[in-house]
Amino acid sequence: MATISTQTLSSTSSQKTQTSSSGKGKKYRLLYFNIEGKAEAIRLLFAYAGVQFEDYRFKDRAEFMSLKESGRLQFGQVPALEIENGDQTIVLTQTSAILRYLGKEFKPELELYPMTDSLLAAKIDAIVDQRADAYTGLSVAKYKERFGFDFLNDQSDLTEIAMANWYANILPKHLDMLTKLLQAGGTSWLAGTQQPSIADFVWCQQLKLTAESKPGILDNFPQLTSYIKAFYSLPAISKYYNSSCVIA
Ligand SMILES: N[C@@H](CCC(=O)N[C@@H](CS)C(=O)NCC(=O)O)C(=O)O
Repeated sequence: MATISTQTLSSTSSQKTQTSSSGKGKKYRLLYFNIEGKAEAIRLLFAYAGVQFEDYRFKDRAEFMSLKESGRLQFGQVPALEIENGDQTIVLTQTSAILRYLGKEFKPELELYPMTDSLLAAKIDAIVDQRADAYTGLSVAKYKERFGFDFLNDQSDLTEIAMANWYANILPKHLDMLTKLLQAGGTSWLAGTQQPSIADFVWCQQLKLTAESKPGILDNFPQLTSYIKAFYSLPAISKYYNSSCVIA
């Protein structure tokens, strides 16, 4: 049974961790802020697969900045997954790359990501990549500096207009496409797989966050609401949260 430890930074720096391993002798340590954010889909993948990992959360921004400045993060961002394998430690970054890697590492019978079916892999990749496309507008509006739009920082009315437009006109198009994908696949999952693939971890978590920040946003998409509920009702996922799905 999985034991998922939520460590704070102080314990990690002293190496007094409960880092644990998968059945293959690897030790996993996930580095992120103390929020769900982009790390949550990875945490859920570990929980679903019953693989232990250290859920390392920065105690403050300064701790993250010191890691960023150390150069250990490939692109200066998190989530990052440290994989200790014998005397070698590798740090992976980019959420979707981490999910693909773990999807291939975990028990094959879970079929999280195909090992040999390149076509299905491409289909799952496309669905995962679509999340970034769908949310680009919102990200640019929210994180202006990162995209070179900080000169708009004093134009909060423009930000509000951009975000309202995104919620009203852009997001619904993507929600519609997701609904059609579910219908075309004919199963409970986005890639038409019999079991959830990594694409479902990415999207269910993203949609849950969106629904939490904008209650009612999924009201016109009942099939997506059922889809998210099915995901959060998976025994390992509901056990992880110790409660049932909170989606409205
Ligand atoms: N494409 C990357 C984006 C990662 C990302 O945006 N990370 C943010 C936190 S969610 C970050 O590290 N922000 C701090 C910074 O850029 O300094 C992924 O999916 O992992």
